[in-house]
Amino acid sequence: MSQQQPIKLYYWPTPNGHKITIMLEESRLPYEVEPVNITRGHQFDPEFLKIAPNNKMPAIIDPEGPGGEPLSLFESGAILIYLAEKSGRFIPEEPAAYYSMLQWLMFQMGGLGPMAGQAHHFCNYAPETIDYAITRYTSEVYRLYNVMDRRLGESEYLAGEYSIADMASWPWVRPHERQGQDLAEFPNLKRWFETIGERPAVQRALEVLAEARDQGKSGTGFDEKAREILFGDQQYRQQ
Ligand SMILES: N[C@@H](CCC(=O)N[C@@H](CS)C(=O)NCC(=O)O)C(=O)O
Repeated sequence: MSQQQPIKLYYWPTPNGHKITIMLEESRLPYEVEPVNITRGHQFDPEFLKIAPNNKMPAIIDPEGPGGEPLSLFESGAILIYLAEKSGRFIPEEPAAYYSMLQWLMFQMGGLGPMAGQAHHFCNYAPETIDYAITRYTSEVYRLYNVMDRRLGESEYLAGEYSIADMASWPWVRPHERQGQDLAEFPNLKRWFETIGERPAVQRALEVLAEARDQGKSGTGFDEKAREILFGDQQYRQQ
């Protein structure tokens, strides 16, 4: 039998990127990483835009997609569903459980991710302190953490068993301090966060390009050029 060809993962070590390395490590699907340095504008490379027209990572190319044909995908939620269906893991089979998982995945994609992203921005990156925006987004993240905390008081994981819904949310709870949150206020969420953080696959996933992430933390990777590329006006966004 022929060896499975690796999935190509277009990646940078951010919460949305971590979702996919966690799933690839958990499912043991073979993969290779193609770094997309978003602090240097690589998300605007024409070749990358062909597979990720929204100029954001993560994205994948599976050389052995449906029908044995190559498949490219962007949007982390779609990628997680694809990988779960391909591997047959971390996605419930029974319909009610499947839709429960899907609703928590959508909760992350449409709520937690975007709101926590804005909280990161206004708490950490905005060139001026805008109290209204900081309060608006940290309050919304606080509310969303409470929603998860209540759910995790009745269920071990967001959708019953450990699934891609947890893999989508966990990387966004990881930088909770940068979102102005204290996990001690959310005991069920804290239990869930610590349990998942101990999984060997999650720890391996966080090591992928970790040096790039750590540079960002120490400030050396997030300089004026990165600020201009990610948060500047349109000059870098012309395609
Ligand atoms: N909804 C997208 C969001 C992806 C996203 O926001 N990626 C960011 C890094 S976390 C990015 O690539 N930003 C580059 C840019 O905005 O130019 C997903 O879930 O895949």
